[in-house]
Amino acid sequence: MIIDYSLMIIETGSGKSDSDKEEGEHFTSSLGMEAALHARDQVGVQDFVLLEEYKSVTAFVGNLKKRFVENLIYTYIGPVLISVNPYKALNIYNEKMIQTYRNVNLYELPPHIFAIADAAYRAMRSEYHDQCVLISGESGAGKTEASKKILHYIAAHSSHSSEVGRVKDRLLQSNPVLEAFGNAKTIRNDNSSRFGKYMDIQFDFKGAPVGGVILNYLLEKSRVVHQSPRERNFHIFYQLVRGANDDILQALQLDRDVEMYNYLNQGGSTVLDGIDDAADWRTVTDALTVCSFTEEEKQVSSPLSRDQSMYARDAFAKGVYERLFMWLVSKINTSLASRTSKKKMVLGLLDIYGFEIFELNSFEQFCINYCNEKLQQLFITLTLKSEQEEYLKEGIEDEECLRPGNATDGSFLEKLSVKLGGHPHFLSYTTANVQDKRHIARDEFRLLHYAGEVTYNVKGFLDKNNDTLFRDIKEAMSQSKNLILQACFPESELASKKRPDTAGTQFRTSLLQLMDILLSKQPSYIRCIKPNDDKKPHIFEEQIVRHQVKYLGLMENLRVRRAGFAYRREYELFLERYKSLCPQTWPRFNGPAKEGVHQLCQHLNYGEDDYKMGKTKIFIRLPKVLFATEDALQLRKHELAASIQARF
Ligand code: AOV
Ligand code: MG
Repeated sequence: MIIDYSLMIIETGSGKSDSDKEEGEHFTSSLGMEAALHARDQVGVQDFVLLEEYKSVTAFVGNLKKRFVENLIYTYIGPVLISVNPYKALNIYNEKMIQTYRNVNLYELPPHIFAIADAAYRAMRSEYHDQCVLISGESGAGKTEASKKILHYIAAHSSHSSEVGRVKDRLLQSNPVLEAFGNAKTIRNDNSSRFGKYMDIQFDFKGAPVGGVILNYLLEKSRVVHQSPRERNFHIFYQLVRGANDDILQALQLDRDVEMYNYLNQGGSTVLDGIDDAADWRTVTDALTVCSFTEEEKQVSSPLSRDQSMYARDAFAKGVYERLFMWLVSKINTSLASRTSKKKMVLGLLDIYGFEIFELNSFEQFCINYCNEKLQQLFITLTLKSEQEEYLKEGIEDEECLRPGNATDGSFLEKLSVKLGGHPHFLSYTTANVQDKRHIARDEFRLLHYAGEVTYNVKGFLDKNNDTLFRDIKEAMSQSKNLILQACFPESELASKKRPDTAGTQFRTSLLQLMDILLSKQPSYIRCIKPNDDKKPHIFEEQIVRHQVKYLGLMENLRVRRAGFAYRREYELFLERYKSLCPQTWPRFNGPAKEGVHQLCQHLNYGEDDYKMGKTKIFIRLPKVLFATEDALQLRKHELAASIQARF
């Protein structure tokens, strides 16, 4: 470890030498942003507002890298948390850390996801304002892990009521259940979320969790019948076949050999490093018990029968699985439902499927990427208001593409080309010039998304969009003896003559509703970054990170933040830290902290333009002023330490 924290150890009195410390522990041995200032050459700055070359992407990425190699995966841009996926377990989420971050202001400790969770939680309680934490980043960047850390932090709140205990257990246990049914291995992520999830955690006026509501967004159901090379079906199938006891398998007429099933073996990689499907099966069934599922309700059907014609069979399997998933969510919601009718405060967590580009991109990627585009738009609208115009001008009006076409995939593409032909971010064979025609097939179109260019193949688009399950299959299901299937296919649906909305339209409507939900809350942001494409620890690919920093709009975010004052701090905290630098304030200042800070600044010869005095805080415009003060402090500490030593 190269960081010299000896001075900090005097200050915190921890008495532990660096070599005694576990990985990640040096993280909290400091006093926060200021404490790491003097070590900035080794560990970079903890808040990008302190970056001297704040307009340079290279400097930005360099700072992330410096920190990444020291296992410091979190960095702020003001209140926004940047998180770089370490792809290895760090010892920074333990009980001690939870206690460390409890009730401490955001900047007083090194950046951490717990600090964001704590700030949102406290803002909710003190201002009675509903909160939401928006987690974004591409596939594999760490969104789901981040959302679990936040839930974990919130659930760790002590409370003696058994009702709160019940709710906390259920909130936590809903995760393994939904992940088993809604996550799968893709080439981008071994535990990729194949559905979008928004979860409200409800609190009573004392701040104890009393309930929850989960909204789910478009499950990638095509995975049930088809998986690309090196991918898998949803985890639950492998867990069932490998983990369930013989009786269950017999009852379902299933064999224990995963490789036998075409629905499960297409990807050619049914075994995953570090994942024990059989053990996960037990975790999931235990979790189902906590979420009060009955014995009969536990996984219930298997879409593995082979006696229908291929197409009908596939449509059937997808339809059953999707409805089963929705049923599962509604069951979990029932189990999470709050038992009190009193007014509640809410903290929402949004964890969607990240932006993704595959070899072959279809309707599912189109919807997923659209969803990410929407969230990025929201981030811009909310955080970069002054830059909004420029972004909107650059933005893509994807919504156009979601209008259902009719007849065939081909005529849909034609329509698309006519409508969007002139758009600089759209390309298809008919709209391409001679040069580009060589790079795009007749059944493809290309969109320039905020995060990159994606070529979509229209084959199957309309089918997936229309998403019709044959009426007679629905009828048969609604007559099923299996109560869950009956519930999944209500007879009332058959009675209705109204043509259901297309999948695309439904998705768009639900996303617009989600945006309304988010806009009504006070947002916090976690921006996740993936350091490499190989899911490997210790590898920081600058080009890959650079690309994400750019498209996530982090440079603009920083610029807006820096346009004003780089650093702001309460008078009390500022004075406490730097009081030894001025005879009038050392060893203590007798008077209001604001006056003390004023004298301190005079003594340090701060220029009139360098800082402003607010009601409760000092604002410093440029980091270099702060750095100079910090360097002076380190010098002063050495002097003090030396004079103490001389005395003994
Ligand atoms: P995602 O949610 O952003 O992708 P995950 O949260 O599933 O990504 O993270 C992918 C993998 O990275 C995890 O399974 C962990 O192995 C590792 N990982 C992520 N965050 C951490 C962390 N803080 N500490 C240690 N390992 C981590 V997707 O759902 O595919 O968009 O659709
Ligand atoms: Mg995820």
